[in-house]
Amino acid sequence: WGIDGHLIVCRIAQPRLSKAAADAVENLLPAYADNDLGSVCSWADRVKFHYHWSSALHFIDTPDNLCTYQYSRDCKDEDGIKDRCVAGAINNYTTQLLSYGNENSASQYNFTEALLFLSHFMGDIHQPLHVGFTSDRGGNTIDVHWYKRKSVLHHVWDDNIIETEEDRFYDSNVDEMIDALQKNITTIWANQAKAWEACSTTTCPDIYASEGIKAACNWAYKGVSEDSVLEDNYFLTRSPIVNLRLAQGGVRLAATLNRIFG
Ligand code: DCM
Ligand code: DCM
Ligand code: DCM
Ligand code: ZN
Ligand code: ZN
Repeated sequence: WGIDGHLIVCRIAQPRLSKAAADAVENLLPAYADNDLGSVCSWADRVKFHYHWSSALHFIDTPDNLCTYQYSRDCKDEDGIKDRCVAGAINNYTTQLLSYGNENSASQYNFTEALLFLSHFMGDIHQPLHVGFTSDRGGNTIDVHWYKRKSVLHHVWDDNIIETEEDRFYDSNVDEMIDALQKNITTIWANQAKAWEACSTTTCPDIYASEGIKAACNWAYKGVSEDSVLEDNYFLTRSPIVNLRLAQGGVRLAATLNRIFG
């Protein structure tokens, strides 16, 4: 996701935290965040260049046209180093944060960075094209038009659909879009939202990634080819999927932090 997608995920998550998790997050956030997780949810994108090793942790490449994901097969970087993908990173930073508060663990990890990475990667794993095909780099090499403007399919899902929703339905105001999603989570999605949280361990990135590649095949890639013009028909059928994935990302980030700090 772009800045607004990550902001939406973190703003949905923070009010859903238990007292213990809210206190831990407040203690871990850098002072300049002013206890607003959303304000630092894109930190991981800003440090990609400085922390070069982290740039492979934002996505998973899956085999072309297969529409399935398997950790052991797919969670590796371009050099084939295993665990270097967004599912591996979620497991890693969850494990690090589980030792927060333990004796003698204080100097082992930077728990602030672990929280910021986990919050960001929980968003990215819910962007369907962050679990996309290998040869098109998750839709980055597919040139399209978004209405009259040039774009690429990956950017349509990171940013364009969200921006167009904000402009058309929410008076260009991301806070109004967040309010609408929060309301849906407690009303029309209330029963499903319980099921989104379910996870037999602390976090379940393999479930989120498997859903992601299915959504990529069924919705993101479907009907799109090089130089496709994407407009109302694509926007109106895909924006509900974007909204669902943003809501799931926020609910699951909160559930994961609640299990970590519970
Ligand atoms: N990793 C993991 N579980 C751990 C430790 C690491 O899944 N307990 C994975 C996720 C990281 C990758 O290893 O993305 C790279 O970690 P390292 O740099 O420590 O090898
Ligand atoms: N941090 C951040 N944004 C930055 C730099 C760091 O969110 N531009 C995070 C990671 C650091 C923590 O905040 O470990 C403390 O950073 P600082 O010493 O810059 O407050
Ligand atoms: N990306 C992806 N899959 C890849 C490569 C990149 O999902 N195989 C994502 C990471 C960024 C966006 O696409 O969100 C643009 O990546 P880059 O800046 O590396 O072109
Ligand atoms: Zn992206
Ligand atoms: Zn990212």
